[in-house]
Amino acid sequence: LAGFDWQDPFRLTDQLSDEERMLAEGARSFAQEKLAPRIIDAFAQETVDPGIFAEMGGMGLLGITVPEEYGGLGSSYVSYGLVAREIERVDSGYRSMMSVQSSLVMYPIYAYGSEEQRKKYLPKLASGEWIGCFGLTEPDAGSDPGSMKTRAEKIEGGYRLTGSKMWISNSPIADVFVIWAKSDAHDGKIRGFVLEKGSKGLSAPKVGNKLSLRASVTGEVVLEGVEVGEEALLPHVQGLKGPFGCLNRARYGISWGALGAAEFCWHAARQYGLDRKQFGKPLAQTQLFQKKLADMQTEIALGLQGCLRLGRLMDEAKAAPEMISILKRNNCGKALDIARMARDMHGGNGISGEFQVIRHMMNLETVNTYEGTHDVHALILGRAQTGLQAFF
Ligand code: TGC
Ligand code: FAD
Repeated sequence: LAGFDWQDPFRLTDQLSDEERMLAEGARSFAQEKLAPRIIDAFAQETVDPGIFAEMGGMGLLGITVPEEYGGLGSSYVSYGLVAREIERVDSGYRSMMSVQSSLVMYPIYAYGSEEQRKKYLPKLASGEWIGCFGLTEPDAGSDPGSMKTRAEKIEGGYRLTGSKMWISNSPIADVFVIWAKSDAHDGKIRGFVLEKGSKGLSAPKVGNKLSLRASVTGEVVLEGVEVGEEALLPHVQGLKGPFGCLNRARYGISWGALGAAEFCWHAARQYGLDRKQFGKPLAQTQLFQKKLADMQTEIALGLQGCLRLGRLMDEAKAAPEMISILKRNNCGKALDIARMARDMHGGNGISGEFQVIRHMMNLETVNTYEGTHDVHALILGRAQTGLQAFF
């Protein structure tokens, strides 16, 4: 039998192509060298450096699956997931910045946009010169986005948008706003619009005092009769399947990303247990400590194999949304359990920002909630196996 690598129990690395391995290694170096040194301070101060988008763009990490002719890398969904894992190993907020830009802004413009929209927006979003946001959630429409109130009213030569969006990642610093609204010119169906910073009636105040995801800025989007031309409408999709098509991709990336954060916590707990002695021996030499490490290793290893399988199916266009729900739900839930456990295993030091596990724990509360809460994904899976919807 072959040897055992405790960090990579099922030899995930051997299952990757050379290109995937290279991209993951590049993303890891970038994340560790450029992002890790800033995160403790950024989280403590609740500050976001918008320059991170250009740095990510320079590394080719924005729009990884978008074709090269539009500034993307034209790479696989497996590559995208591997990058999400490396960025979130540092912080879920940084991964959020990357995945909103890639899956929720570039993807809809690429998949549902006109050729003019693709050419105008995608290269600058890929380089990080422009920052994007995605407005679906509203103050009274979170898990149930179909109940949104934001309206697009037909006017001569375009549309007038009125409403408000809540909890929108990147919105206070965004140049490009992908906004979902019910359009009276299309039988009240949900349509996507691409808005630009500086439009009259458009503002994006910051949501302050977040105790989670503090290194990623979150805001509202207020639309007070914002008038746009016909060219702002995403022409090739209508209905909820528009935003959900984007969410499928972002949720898939989160499945990998959450495990990156969990791996950080697992490795930190292991090292802490090796270094810290109580009762005359390392904590890592106690049975309870080792059981916890074994549980972490097992959940992460199984979760990563699931992600790789799903990524391969996405690359073969054989993935179903329910498969994504299984992994988004389970990996976020397990990552949150692992972060909480790692916090406990650090004792008093576990609550210090210096040791970082509590930051991951607090971030993962958001990750478990956004892009469909843990329970909403259970309901999606319950519906798929019973044929009965239990949402309402
Ligand atoms: P339902 O009747 O199930 O479906 C309505 C229409 O949508 C289609 N559809 C999908 N299409 C593609 N992919 C999917 N995953 C799809 N799910 C549904 C469906 O086929 C149907 O199409 P059509 O043509 O027949 O009209 O819709 P429902 O209103 O009953 O929805 C129920 C539910 C709970 C599944 C759904 O609303 C849901 O998933 N809620 C969660 C909301 C959510 O995820 N919000 C995310 C906001 S964005 C965000 O959080 C970004 S954070 C990112 C970051 O910072 O990293
Ligand atoms: P609710 O839907 O009110 O849910 C509250 C609780 O009720 C949850 O536990 C939920 O599971 C439960 N629940 C809901 N419905 C049911 C049901 N039928 N049966 C049983 N239980 C139910 N949105 C965007 O559009 N764009 C973004 O960029 C974005 N970024 C975000 C960033 C952050 C930091 C956060 C916190 C959120 C972000 N969101 C974004 C919003 C996010 O997607 C929503 O918070 C999420 O979908 C949940 O909606 P809600 O907060 O309204 O909770």
